[in-house]
Amino acid sequence: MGKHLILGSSGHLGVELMLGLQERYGANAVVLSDLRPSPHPAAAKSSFVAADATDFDAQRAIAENHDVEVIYNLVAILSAQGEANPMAAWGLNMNPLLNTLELARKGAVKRVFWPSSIAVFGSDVPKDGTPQDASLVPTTVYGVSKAAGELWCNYYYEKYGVDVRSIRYPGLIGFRSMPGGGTTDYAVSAFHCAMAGETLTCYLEPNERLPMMSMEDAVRGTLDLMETPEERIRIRTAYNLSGCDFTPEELTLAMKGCVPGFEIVYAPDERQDIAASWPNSLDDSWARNDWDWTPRHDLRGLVEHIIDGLAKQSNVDKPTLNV
Ligand code: AKB
Repeated sequence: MGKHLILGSSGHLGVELMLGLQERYGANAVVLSDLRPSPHPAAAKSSFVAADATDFDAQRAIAENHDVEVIYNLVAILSAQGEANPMAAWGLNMNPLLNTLELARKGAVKRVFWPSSIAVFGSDVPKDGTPQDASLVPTTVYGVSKAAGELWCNYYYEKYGVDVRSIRYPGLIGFRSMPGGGTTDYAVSAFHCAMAGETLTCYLEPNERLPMMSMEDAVRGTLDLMETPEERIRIRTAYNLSGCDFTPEELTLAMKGCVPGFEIVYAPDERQDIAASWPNSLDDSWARNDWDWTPRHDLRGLVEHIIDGLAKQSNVDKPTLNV
């Protein structure tokens, strides 16, 4: 059995996926790559290769030298940061993906995972329960790159039979690493502020509803999708995936059940416009039918899980707030 390579392994999702893969397949079966290693203690258990994923030869060398069978390519600039430098976001969000798809086409690896996002949707789709096949007219360069990436994935599957799989992630909420540059990041910051006894200044409106998911659900869903027999995978662009959905006001209320003193104030900025163009919730029936997806955490379960995780986590590698 070949190894699982994570490109972008030191990022918000990369660290959580590393832990999930290590638990499921063992640390020796996981290879990590990023520009810099993650400070997370578990990162030292797997091989790490410092590399730039925009370099095709660098990706190929890791795949060949480490007996890689599956690549999880998580390299990305997220929605809010992407708007500050659209061309850089386009380059970083597309080139590493095309390198990975080319490697798979040439037979260097057997399977590819690439994350898409709710950002592929724009204001023209039904906001509640956005269907799998709703039109993709995104409003950010991040969303444009995710929509284009989905089409590239589908093209490589249809034209070359590359076994590439993808998920449209909602906002992902974990406690082991901090996100950066996203629009949904406020929800992660809320937990860190609450635990530090600080007030969160929220850049969204109190009633801005967005689809969200715990990292635990996201990682389990991703690994389950990757283990599903090929004949059951009917979507080769990206699957809608739903966890729960809430507004900043509802999150605050739920968090006050665990941290009664938690306070939030509102100072909406340009990220509010991005959030307003995204769905409130997604219809994920294709994922439920094709690979038995079921989320575990509703809003209350998510709040308890994150607060419990933060309370138990040592302060040694306390992540830096990024709002
Ligand atoms: C972002 O906010 O940009 C990301 C996403 C929804 O893909 N978390």
